[in-house]
Amino acid sequence: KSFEADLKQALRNGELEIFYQPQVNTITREICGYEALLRWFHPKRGQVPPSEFIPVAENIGLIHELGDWVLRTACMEAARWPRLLKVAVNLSPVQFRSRNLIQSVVKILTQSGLDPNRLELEITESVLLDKNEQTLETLTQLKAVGIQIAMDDFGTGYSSLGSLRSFPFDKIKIDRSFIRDVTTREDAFAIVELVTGVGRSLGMTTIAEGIETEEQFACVKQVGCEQVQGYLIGRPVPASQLDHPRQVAD
Ligand code: G
Ligand code: G
Ligand code: NA
Ligand code: MN
Repeated sequence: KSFEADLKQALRNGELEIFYQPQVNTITREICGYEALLRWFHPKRGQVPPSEFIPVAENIGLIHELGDWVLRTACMEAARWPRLLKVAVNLSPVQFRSRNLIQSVVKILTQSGLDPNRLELEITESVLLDKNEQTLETLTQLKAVGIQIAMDDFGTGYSSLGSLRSFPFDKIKIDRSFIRDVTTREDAFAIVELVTGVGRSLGMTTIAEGIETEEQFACVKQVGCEQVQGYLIGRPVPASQLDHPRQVAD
């Protein structure tokens, strides 16, 4: 069977699962929330990474169904967590541009009973590419519902500092590529320091993605980055393995 055909069956066959990766405060090491990361386990193909199947889902129009499933599952699971932590869900640019976005998000929030302020939607810089009124309108409507907006992979694509001023982001996710080099390269360090400073000045939360070592942790903490996410803190795990500690160990 073709990749596309397998993907179309994946939902029905129960091959999709959401893994959750913790995001913690750099100072207190308290868990602030979890990012929902979609996983596809195919009986023959094995684990297929989202970087391979998300673009295909976008191309064949399956992303709406898939995206709604992720959102619904993440909201329903988060509504059952013992603590009122946030859940961050990735939105494809195709979903973001859908006319039904607000309607489906509101419906899912209502059905799940999750407080809207516990939901954070991660969008990528590519949604800002078509600089139309509609982008700002959509973000404003999501904010009006009480949802938080995070700018994912900041610094990699077409992000400009100007976009931080034009759009109502609550959070900036500093891309992993800068964190990888933050302890060894002046340029990466300078960018992390700059983005953290701008974020703070604009009242946005900054989070460093892809923290793998204590040195990287110390480095982003030192420049004032508020939160971290990465293998050092915790790998993405299935909902059943979330044990909801208040803090992660030093
Ligand atoms: O965890 P990782 O390899 O899984 O994620 C790879 C990429 O796939 C990341 O850019 C991540 O944002 C994206 N991704 C993970 N889950 C989802 C999802 O549910 N929807 C969308 N649109 N992207 C996702
Ligand atoms: O684009 P997005 O930020 O959503 O991508 C998240 C991706 O990064 C997921 O594939 C996730 O598994 C991966 N990831 C999370 N933490 C780390 C880390 O510490 N190191 C690396 N290399 N990848 C990470
Ligand atoms: Na993300
Ligand atoms: Mn990212």
